[in-house]
Amino acid sequence: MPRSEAGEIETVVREAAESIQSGIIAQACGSYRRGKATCGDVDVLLTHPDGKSHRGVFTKLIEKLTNEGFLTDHLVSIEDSGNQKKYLGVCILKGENRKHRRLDIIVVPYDEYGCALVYFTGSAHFNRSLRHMAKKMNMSLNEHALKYGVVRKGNEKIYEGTIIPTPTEKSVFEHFKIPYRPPEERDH
Ligand code: DCP
Ligand code: MG
Repeated sequence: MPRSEAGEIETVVREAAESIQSGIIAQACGSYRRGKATCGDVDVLLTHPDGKSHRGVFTKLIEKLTNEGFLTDHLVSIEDSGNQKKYLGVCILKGENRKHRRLDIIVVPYDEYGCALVYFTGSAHFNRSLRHMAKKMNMSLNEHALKYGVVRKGNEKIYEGTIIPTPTEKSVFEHFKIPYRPPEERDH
């Protein structure tokens, strides 16, 4: 879809989320945040800066967007091993000649926001490069956290390591001792 349409979808999700919980942050990540002219789907990441008000938003948001006729098909709703909730579905904007589009909605606690933002902004290739770098520095990186002091034996983790607080996306780059790279430059 054209990026303008991805932007409209982000706005629908953001306004619905804001009406459920004021102060919520809702941001389209993935190819949209990387500035692409076209996007395969829309990946909207949600969190709340107070650290707790993100809870309870997920179910209400899906319900509201379904009642509005925006979400037309639900594919998967997952609560992963941590505290993140992920919805994969199909949506359609109001108006003539609109097409159904794939939409992912991910709700994360604020202390995981920095790492979640990096992960869901991608690209997948860029994420692989960061994980490779983490491994070389005895660290680990995923959508939840950056950890140091990881002990590996071959591909197996003997010790999980300790979480390094990463309040912002920039702090993730700082811990790797690499210059911040804006989303538009993360295709590799
Ligand atoms: N991601 C990843 N590894 C995967 C799949 C996804 O690290 N195997 C991360 C990076 C992606 C982000 O999640 O940028 C969103 O996934 P998408 O599949 O939606 O990929 P993009 O948004 O980058 O591209 P598209 O325009 O195809 O949606
Ligand atoms: Mg995407």
